[in-house]
Amino acid sequence: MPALEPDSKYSSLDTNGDNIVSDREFENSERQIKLDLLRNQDQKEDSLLLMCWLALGSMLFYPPLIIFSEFIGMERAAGLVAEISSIYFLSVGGLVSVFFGSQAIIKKNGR
Ligand SMILES: [Ca+2]
Repeated sequence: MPALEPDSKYSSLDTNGDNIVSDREFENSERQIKLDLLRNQDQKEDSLLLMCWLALGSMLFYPPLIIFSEFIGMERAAGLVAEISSIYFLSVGGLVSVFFGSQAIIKKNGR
């Protein structure tokens, strides 16, 4: 009966310790690898979604920042923040639309 060589890298697949990797043990390891891949994919999507929320949240934070700068007498800072805002809003909009666009493409291609 075929068995594993000593110190085989596949010895971790032999979960019941009989020194034979059965079909069942092999299939379980495949299933585990698929689960790990799915979990990684899920975590990646979660972190991208968090990034989107933070970007959108910073857009909400922007107008009050201008008002606050004006309020505490930092007119120059308020002007600079207002000047940056146009390109900033465009960038965040681009980021969010690329995220949702890529999600749609990934779903359509079934991956
Ligand atoms: Ca075994």
